[in-house]
Amino acid sequence: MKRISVNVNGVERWVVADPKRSLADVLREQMMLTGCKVCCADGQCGSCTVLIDGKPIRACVTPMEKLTAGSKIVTIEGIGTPENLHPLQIAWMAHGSAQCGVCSPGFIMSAKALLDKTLTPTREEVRAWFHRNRNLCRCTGYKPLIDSVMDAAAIMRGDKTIYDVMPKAKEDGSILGTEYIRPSAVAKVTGTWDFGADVALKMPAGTLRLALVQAEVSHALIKGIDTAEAEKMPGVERIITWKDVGGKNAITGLITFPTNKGDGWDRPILCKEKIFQFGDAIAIVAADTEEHARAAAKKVKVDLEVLPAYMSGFAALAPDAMEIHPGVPNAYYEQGVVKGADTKPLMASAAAVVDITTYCSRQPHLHLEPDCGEAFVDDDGVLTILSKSIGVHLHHAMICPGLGIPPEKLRLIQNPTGGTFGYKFSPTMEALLGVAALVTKKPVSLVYDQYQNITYTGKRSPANINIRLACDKNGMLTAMETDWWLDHGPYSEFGDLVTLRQAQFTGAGYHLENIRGKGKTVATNHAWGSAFRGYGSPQAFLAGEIAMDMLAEKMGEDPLEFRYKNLYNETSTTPTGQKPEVLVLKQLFDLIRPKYLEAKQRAAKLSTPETKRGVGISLGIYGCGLDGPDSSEARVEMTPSGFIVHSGWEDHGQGADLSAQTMAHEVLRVAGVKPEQIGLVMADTFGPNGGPAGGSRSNVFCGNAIRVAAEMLLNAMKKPNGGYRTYKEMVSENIPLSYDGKWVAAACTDCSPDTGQGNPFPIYMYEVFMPEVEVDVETGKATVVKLTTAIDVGTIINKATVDGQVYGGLAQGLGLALTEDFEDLDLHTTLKDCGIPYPKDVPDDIEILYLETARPLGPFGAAGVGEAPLTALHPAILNAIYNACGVRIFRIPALPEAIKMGLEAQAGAAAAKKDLQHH
Ligand code: MCN
Ligand code: FES
Ligand code: FES
Repeated sequence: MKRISVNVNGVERWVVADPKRSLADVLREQMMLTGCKVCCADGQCGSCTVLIDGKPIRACVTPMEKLTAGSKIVTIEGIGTPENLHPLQIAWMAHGSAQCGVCSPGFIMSAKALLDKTLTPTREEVRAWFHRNRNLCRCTGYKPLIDSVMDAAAIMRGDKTIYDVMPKAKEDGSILGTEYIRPSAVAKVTGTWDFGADVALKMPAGTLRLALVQAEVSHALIKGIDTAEAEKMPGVERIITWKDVGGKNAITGLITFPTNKGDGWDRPILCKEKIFQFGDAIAIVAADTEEHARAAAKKVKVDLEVLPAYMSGFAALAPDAMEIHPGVPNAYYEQGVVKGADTKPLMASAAAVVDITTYCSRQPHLHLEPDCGEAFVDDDGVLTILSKSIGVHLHHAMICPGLGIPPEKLRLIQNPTGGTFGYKFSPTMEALLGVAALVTKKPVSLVYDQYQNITYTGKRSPANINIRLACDKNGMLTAMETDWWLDHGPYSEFGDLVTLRQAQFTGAGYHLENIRGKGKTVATNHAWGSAFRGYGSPQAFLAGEIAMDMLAEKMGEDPLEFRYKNLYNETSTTPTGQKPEVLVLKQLFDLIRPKYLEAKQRAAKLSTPETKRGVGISLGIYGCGLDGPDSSEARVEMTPSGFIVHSGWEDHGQGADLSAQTMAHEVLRVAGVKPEQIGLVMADTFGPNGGPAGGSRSNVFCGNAIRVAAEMLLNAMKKPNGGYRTYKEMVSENIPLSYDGKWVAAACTDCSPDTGQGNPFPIYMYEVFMPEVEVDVETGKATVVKLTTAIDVGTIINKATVDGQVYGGLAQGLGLALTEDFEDLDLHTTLKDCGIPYPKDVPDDIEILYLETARPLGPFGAAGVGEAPLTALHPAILNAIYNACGVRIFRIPALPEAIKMGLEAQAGAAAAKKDLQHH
């Protein structure tokens, strides 16, 4: 320990600190300056960036002893306050640059250092600066962040005013379709938005800190757990094992399909007999500090009999593979597709058939904020769990029986959340927090480090898909056959659904009336499969959209025009036999065609023997909703000071707050209500059940439920002779002030497990992707240099939000195509090593072409948007690689080695051919 003098935000202070401790820890834990966020603690993400003597420094890797006397530290708290914002903070808000907001303080501090040096940076320089300073963002695709810096610089130069930059409401007061700012934006850009790890630091004294004893192998039998030595470690209050869990000690996957061969109770809260995957929780240590808890966790001895680990679908499907869950076959769910006529004769008589197999990777979510949460038993005896849950009611149902408490004694509330991209559709640590709070009878907190976050949260389920696609002599599709499996890891939750998605989206978008397919879900010992933005569709479109490209080539046709003539028409149905709710694909292709022709010319002009340039095309579609007659509830209430929307709409960072406010405002504004009069109470199981924020469903479902509730209230406010009642008038006339709205997709039906036929979604999102790619022939490295996309997500509720969703989703699609993976448990353990795109890996040149076709069932005509941009950019990138250099890649990520190998094989084949001709 040492007494150290530090100058923070202009104030000279003394702290007593361990000189080896990081500046980030001291700022956060000792000075409560929690605007300095710690996401990786490893210098990789820049979320902890502060200024030391004007230079951007990653505080997580700066020990206190490195600070020199007199150096001046500036944190986000020191550059602006909610009442007096820095131009960067204003521009960040104006461009919707704080989505989840966990990266925002770090970026703003980094940008401040740049603007302190120059007020005239180019976009390239800003991007290079962020790249060099390792500033990562997983939500925005970076473009809005560059826009923000450019605008902030313009304000600081005096070329623009704050008024120029700030979005405006429409003349009629409506904020629908504008770039109106999120209610949470000010807190996010000033560092006052408390994420779960910040909440943990602000829990009352006596809160116990938890650490997990986790499996270090992927498959094993547990012979014994010895906690004796660990219990004697300093600060330990309690060590909790399966014996302490009051209920079934399992999380249910809420199996919905009778054909599932398991019972859905396959995921233990704390492992008793078996380890199913690396990281599985075996025990929880509760101690006075996190350091003590982690140290004691290392002393728990687990006696294991290690079993063969089945780390892929190939391995788990081998005839001699043992059952991972004894009594349940590893292939535990089957899904069929039977649509139209028998495909066999059609295949035999086709003019051309493409027969390929594609493999879609175990993409990691790479949300920056590590998983975290708190739990306590409140004064009414209710176990309250705060976490990153994006399905509070869903998770309540999944964990309550395992904990063994009555449902009314369990409450889940979402913490401000630093991105999930779907991994939090699964409960992660909720049940562990709950058990610990119940057993210790004290408040508890658990914060994963980034290693735990990456290795022990769900991932995209890899899929191996064989597709056979046929057309007639006119190039019209006649039949499709598919055969697929998904590696869903050891736990069955939602495994049937992601398998069903292949039936729903392979071949979607095309007039394709004859389909036969068979798929299965396979249990393995790799990471459990969880929802991931696009859920199931990236696997399906990888197969379908490469096959379309190859079939076009076989028929000697242009890939865009070949697709165009096969798109949905008035007589088409989706692969599940549903009539599309709108026909927009032809218009989207019409929008992109001129850009495509230009891009092809550019590629021809800019290609060199060293760097080959190509253009790719694909389409992507996704449904808004959970399958079948999904529904959502909301409440709108009038109060003395305004209105409150109670909604279950969980916010990953996509902007649930602004959207809930906008939906209610659009109804209530006729009564003179202003947006700022509408308050929000969100994502709490003691409030209405909005359903999970997955499946790009919330804008449609929660939006409609809020609209309905607001309409009911407005109706009650209406005076018989015109005008609207005030709060006082409502009270004096004894008119109820609170209204519950509900919206059900009543016409939707589940898809049959045998045939895949049904009407699963009320609304779909449609998108066309056109990347331009350069391939370095020497190294095989592919770079996306420009992205153009045409998208229809119905009426746009907020333009900045939708732009941000598209940019962010495209950046993730780019990562999926080229760099991201979670396969090797030794290698893929950090954000960087998992291949997350840094600022310079994503092009600045991104063009979005919108078509706004009002959806009959959408709130104000809107669909969703979240998942559309991540459905099918990756096959377009692979198609562009082929277009550039003639190498077909069927497995992602398309790493340079794979492309290089293809180029070498090409060169070898060309040489052999020449040789043959010579002889
Ligand atoms: N929206 C709009 N106009 C439309 C459609 C949507 O303004 N026509 C807005 C909505 O109001 C909402 C956002 O776009 O603010 C996304 O809406 P929607 O597609 O309905 O999605 P959800 O609200 O259900 O959010 C979930 C969706 C999914 S499934 C994942 S995964 C996801 C995503 O959105 N994860 C995200 N976007 C994310 N964005 C961030 N920053 N972080 C995540 O973890
Ligand atoms: Fe410091 Fe990531 S760089 S937390
Ligand atoms: Fe950048 Fe979420 S806004 S990580």
